[in-house]
Amino acid sequence: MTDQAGRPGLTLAPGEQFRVKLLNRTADHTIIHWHGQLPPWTQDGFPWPQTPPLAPAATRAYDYVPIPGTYWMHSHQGLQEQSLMTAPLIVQDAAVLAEGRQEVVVMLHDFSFTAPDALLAGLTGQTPSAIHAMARSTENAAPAPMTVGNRMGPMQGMAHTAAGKGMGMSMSGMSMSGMSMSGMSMSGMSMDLNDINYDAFLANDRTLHDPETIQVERSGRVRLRIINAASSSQFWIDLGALTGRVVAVDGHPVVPVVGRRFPLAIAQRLDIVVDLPGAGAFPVLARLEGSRRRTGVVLATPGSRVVRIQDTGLDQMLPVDNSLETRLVARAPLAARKPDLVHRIVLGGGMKPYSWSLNGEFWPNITPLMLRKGQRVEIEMVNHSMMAHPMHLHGHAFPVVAVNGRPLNGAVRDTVLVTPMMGSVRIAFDADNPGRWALHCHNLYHMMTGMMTEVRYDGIEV
Ligand SMILES: [Cu+2]
Repeated sequence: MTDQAGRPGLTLAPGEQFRVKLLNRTADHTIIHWHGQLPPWTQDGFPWPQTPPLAPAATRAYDYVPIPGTYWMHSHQGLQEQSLMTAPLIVQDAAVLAEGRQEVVVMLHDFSFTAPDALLAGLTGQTPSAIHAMARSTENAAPAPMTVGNRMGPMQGMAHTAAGKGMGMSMSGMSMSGMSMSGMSMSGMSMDLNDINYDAFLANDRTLHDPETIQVERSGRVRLRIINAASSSQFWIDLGALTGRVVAVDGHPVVPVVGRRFPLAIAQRLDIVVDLPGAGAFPVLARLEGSRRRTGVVLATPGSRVVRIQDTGLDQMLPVDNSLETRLVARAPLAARKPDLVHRIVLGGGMKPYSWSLNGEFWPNITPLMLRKGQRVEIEMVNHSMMAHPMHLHGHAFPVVAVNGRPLNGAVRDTVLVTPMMGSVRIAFDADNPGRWALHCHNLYHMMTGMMTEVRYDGIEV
């Protein structure tokens, strides 16, 4: 997907309206979500009954005021995101343009030659055709209105692990064909990383065997806009010899943080400004957590020699964590106010059986989290599972107000990582965008096996 200037995705000028006509040229139903943007809920690109997926050859019009920053778009239908149905969505800001920096968008992906439904089938032990049928039925299903009742999730017939019951489960020695898990010892327990053993990791659709080389000026001033569009992989951004300043996360400005290595959870974005130290070739790498594997692009000044970089490094990376999160301070924080409402969510599930839940419930059999327009709402998420979950709330930007119980004047985000083994994150927002909104783990396979719920405003028709 490219725009009229040949750039991938969409780039909007400062003040430009998001006025898009979406045409489905695929052979399947699809719907595109404008990740992190704050449109009215009927334009969010989620397959609610009121906003069903587009049939082949169908079109849908979108018209809303976008918020500036680094965003992205992706299919919210079935497993299409794993088939790379994703693109950058960059909304320019006059003040950022006035800095005169060269903009470099880097979009990361995980890639497998195995079909996505076969990957999910490998995780759950179901057949690809059963997965296919499940994907169709759950994506178009609406949660039941305010009933707790049936807790059977999308994986009908599977014995579900209730929230927290996966604790202490040993993962060692367990592997399925095409699947892998990296165990990591932390206080005698092992956490899970990398559900899927991918064939490749991509930066702007290329591997390090033939990376994108981006021409930059000698001593150039660059703004990197890095998007983790991978379905199930988290990375450390490694600037190598360069020092960068993180100036925005998930599109929202932060007080700059200086460094060379920054964690990037699934679906999150990092804006990093870099001042090049003269001439040369400067790799910008994304290194897979719990692994030696990596991908990336190269910034190169004219005439510099670009050396081939191996796609496997020497040292294994640690799990992505909240070490950056706890250092971030929002440029435009939410005014302090006591919450009118606090929702608490337990993140649960495990690898065997492979299924993931919120408050012990599995999408679409969930109890919506209700709220009212005008309320200050806080959501406290506690992770009882052995795996980290990048949690995404649609339709609202939220400051992170606490990590592991420690209060913060944290970054404003749309996706936040909740670390495993009783890690917790608290977010806050003003209920100012009435509708039905998804709240889910952005690991595609976690979402597809149940890890999604609804945030619903009072009075919205369902
Ligand atoms: Cu998850």
